[in-house]
Amino acid sequence: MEKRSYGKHFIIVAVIILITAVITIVGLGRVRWMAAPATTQAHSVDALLGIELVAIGFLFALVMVFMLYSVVAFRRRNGEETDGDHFEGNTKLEITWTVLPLITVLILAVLGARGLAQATGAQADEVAVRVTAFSWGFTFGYPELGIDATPVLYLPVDQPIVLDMNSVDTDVIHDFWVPEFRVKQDLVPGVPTQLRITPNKIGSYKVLCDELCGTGHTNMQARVEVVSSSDFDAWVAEQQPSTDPAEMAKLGEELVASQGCAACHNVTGDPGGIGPTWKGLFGHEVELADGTTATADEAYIHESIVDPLAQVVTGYQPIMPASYGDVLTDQQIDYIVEYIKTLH
Ligand code: HEC
Ligand SMILES: [Cu+2]
Repeated sequence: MEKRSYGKHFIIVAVIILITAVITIVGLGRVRWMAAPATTQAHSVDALLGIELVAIGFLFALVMVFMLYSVVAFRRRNGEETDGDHFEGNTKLEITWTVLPLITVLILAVLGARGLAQATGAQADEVAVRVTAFSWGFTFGYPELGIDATPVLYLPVDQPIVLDMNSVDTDVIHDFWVPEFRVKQDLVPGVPTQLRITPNKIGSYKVLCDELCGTGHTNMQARVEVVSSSDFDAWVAEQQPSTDPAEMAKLGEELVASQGCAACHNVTGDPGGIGPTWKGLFGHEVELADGTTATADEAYIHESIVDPLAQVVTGYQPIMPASYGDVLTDQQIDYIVEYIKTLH
């Protein structure tokens, strides 16, 4: 049987692939995958993602157009009973589709390794900030500024930062991720890790835990404020311990919001929570699981936070995380106690 010529089909397919690839790549380029980048480290990440989207768009067009075109152009027509053409393989084609992807993958590997080196490499004049993760929240410390444990991560803009990260948990991995910073890092119990960033855009962001770590996972967030260096200095000055009860209660409320307490405690008095409500707690008699009662004074609330198993409230499971004593300073626990006192 005489062989048909396929040259015309290849030209048509090539043109459709080109058009489809351009439309796909332009379309993918317009999707807002993530919020705008806010660190210098983000550039190499975004550049690599851009290259990969071009490759993805082209491969999508190549496979889809070839397949759909063949389905339509080479379908069996009415009354057609003969076999299709027989092909014995094509060495040139096989070499091409082995060598081209190999080169592409090698180029991506080199670009990826370079991007990783750029994003993780030590920077000049780094300032160290401590990140501590626990179930379920983060605290931040500034060893060089004498600031121990704050619930909000304040960072001066354009200042290279090295985050020294550790977890006070023993059995669960957390992950520090600010989408706008692009880079992220696990916090592994017993294994100190580091992450380097130079925030270059003033604004409010959010740290999310990017490792499914338990019932409080969705609450495991913290605020990040990238501020001008003068605002940063003003914030550092404000971090001196407060003694005004109203101010202390306000700081306590912020801590409670950032430490994930709301996953189990409410302040509305609604029954049925995982932990007891805090409304009306201060000054009242609490019935304990061992049959005794205790007065909810400052010392009782302090102990309930630092050592939750010491006095378990009757009717509740003893599941409150025992790590708050390591995470919160005494000063911060005083703030929380002051806040709970305001919830009549
Ligand atoms: C995983 C859930 C959970 C989280 C998160 C949690 N708690 Fe609790 N908490 C409990 C449970 C359950 C009890 C009651 C059992 C007990 O006393 O240990 C309790 C008891 C308490 C009590 C005593 C209440 C009473 O009525 O006597 C205080 C005070 C308290 N928690 C404060 C906090 C603070 C502050 C935080 C955040 C820093 C927090 N808890 C986070 C579950 C939780
Ligand atoms: Cu987590």
